[in-house]
Formats: sequence, structure tokens, C-alpha cells
Amino acid sequence: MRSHKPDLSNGRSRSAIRKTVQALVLLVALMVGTLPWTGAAQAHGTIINPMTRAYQCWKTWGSQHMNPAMQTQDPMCWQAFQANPDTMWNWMSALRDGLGGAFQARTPDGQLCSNGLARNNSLNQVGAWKTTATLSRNFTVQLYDQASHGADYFRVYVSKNGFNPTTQRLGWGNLDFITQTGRYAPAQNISFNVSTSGYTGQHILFIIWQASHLDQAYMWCSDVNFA
Ligand SMILES: [Cu+2]
Repeated sequence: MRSHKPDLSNGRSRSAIRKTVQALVLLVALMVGTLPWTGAAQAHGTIINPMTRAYQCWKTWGSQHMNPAMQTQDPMCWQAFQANPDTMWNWMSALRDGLGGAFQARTPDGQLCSNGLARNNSLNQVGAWKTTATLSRNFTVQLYDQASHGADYFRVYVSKNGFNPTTQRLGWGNLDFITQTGRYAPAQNISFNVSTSGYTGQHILFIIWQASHLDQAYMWCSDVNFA
């Protein structure tokens, strides 16, 4: 009978299709697993000058993050990669939505450098973070934002004289508020000038970016020296 053969081959090709689909689903799942937060990786930004902690670690070690030399040459980046390499791969994604400007109320002391994100807690650890810039009292801050969100404002703080980032976790009480900027139109690169006085030696520059496209807040620590 003619009917049997086509039925059999249909059955076979259906199971072959099912296997192909299963293989594709597995492949996609593997790719998603290998590239966590891929969606986020296309968007957002960070302060690239002075470099934020995760950005500095990514920039310096991202292409050689298994290099054992990091442990002695840059121990804070080392511990961050050990804790969660995604913190570095997604240096642009240190964001929280819907804070409503309640930065201090909704960010406990000791969690400022991670923007209160548990996955980025390595950024709050005390130790010998590399300073990446020597600043004079007037300096320029540069945001690089892949998504061109624009800014409602930036808030800039500097850790107080006497605060030691190698031994103390940063809390709100350790910060001097320096300035809040005005609005910036959407652009991939935004820079603004900051004026300070009276700082010397190692400090943390703490910056909040309130993006414009929705209520989305970023906060970061950059390790700097004031000349
Ligand atoms: Cu964004």
C-alpha cells in the first residue's frame, strides 16, 4: 500500500524536525547562558573619565581576566572578577529603576559603589582600588552612554578628607556633596565640569546619573588622586 511509506517517512521527518528544534533551543539557551544580560549589554553607560571601578577592571583586565598576575597587580579587580565577572562585562548596567530620587533613603551605607545591587557587591569592598586619574580642583567628568538616554542631572560627591577607601566602606556620611548639574540632551558622550577645593591625596569620586528616558538611576565610585 502506498499509504505506509509516506506515513513512515513523515514520522521520521517530523522527529528529525523535532530534534533540530530541540538542538536549536539548546544552542540558544547555551548562548544566552554564556552571554548573561545580553540585552542590557546593548544599552546604558558609565563614567569613563575618571573611570568607575567596574569599567576600570573591564578596561584593564577584560581581555585577560584569567591572568593570575591580576591577583597581585590589581587585587580589587581580582576579587571583583572572582565574585561575579558579570559586574565587569556589564559595566554599563549598574542601574536601578524607580528610585524617585530617594537615593540616600534607598541605598544603605556600604552599598553606594554597587548602587545597592547585590550582584555588584564586590565594588563595595575595601582595599587597594587603583586610582585612575590625578585631578586638579577643576576637572571634567565624561559619561559614555551607548543608549543616549540624556540626563535629568548628575550629582557629584567627593569622599571627605580623612576617609580612607582602603580600610573604610563608603557611607553617605563620608561624602561631601559638590554639585548637581542641569539637564543634558540625549547623546552618547556627555561631559561636564566640576569645581572643588581643599582636596589632596586619594579620594572616591561618587557620581549619580539620573537618566532622562525614564526614572532610571545609576551610581558609581571612581578612585582618584587630587594633586
Ligand atoms: Cu539605559
